[in-house]
Parts: sequence; structure tokens; C-alpha cells
Amino acid sequence: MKVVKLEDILGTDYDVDGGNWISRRLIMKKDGMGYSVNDTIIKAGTETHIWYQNHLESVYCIEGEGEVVTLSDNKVWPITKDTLYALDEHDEHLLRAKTDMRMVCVFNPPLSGKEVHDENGVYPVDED
Ligand code: 9YT
Repeated sequence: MKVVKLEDILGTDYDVDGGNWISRRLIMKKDGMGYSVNDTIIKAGTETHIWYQNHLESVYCIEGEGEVVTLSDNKVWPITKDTLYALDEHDEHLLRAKTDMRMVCVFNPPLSGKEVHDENGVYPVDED
């Protein structure tokens, strides 16, 4: 078994500042679970364009308040504490944080750990 403590990730290469967000990578590809898990803070007042064409992601909000706009239909989805959204269709979206939002993010396939979004809000395919 494995135990990961957030305090041991802070300040390492796996404590990634993406500009509008800070993502602490708890479980990564190298851990061999088949998915990755991040504890992510979305900064208050930000809007982030995201389009994970290579990944599926579930995002569970455990603190804070904001919304997601899915760009295929311009639908606005309020996101608050205890709400999960699943990007099951690789949905292109905007993530708007009204307050700081703390999110538990699960990716399939798993992230290697150091990724940041490219200019299109995408994480690259991990070729390894
Ligand atoms: C919720 C979300 O997608 N935020 C962007 C950062 C990403 N989830 C990550 O790497 O933790």
C-alpha cells in the first residue's frame, strides 16, 4: 500500500503552478494505478479555457464556488462544494472560479505529473 500526504508534495516538482490554478499531483502515471489524482486550487476570479482532447477527467469540488460553461451548447453549470462534474465527452469548456475552489481531479489516462496546459487548454498525450 501507499500513503501520500499533501504536505510532502508542496514545493516539489509535483506542485505545479498553471497560472489560474495550482495542482498538487498526488497519484501519477508512475504509481501504476491507471489514473492520476490531483488536489487542485482554482484561483478566485479566474476564467480558464480547457479542452482535454486526450484525457477524460472527473472533478470533485470540495471547497468554493464557481461555474463551468460547456462551449458546444453554451450551457452554464454551477459548481459548488460537494459537486462533481465529469468531462465524459472531452468537453471543451470554460472554468470560472468565483472564490478559490478546491478540486479533486482524476484523469484517465494518468498524467505524468508535471504537465501544464498548452495554448489550447490541452494536456499532451504521454507517449511513454
Ligand atoms: C479543474 C481543472 O481541470 N483544472 C485545471 C487543472 C487540472 N485539473 C490539473 O492538472 O489538476
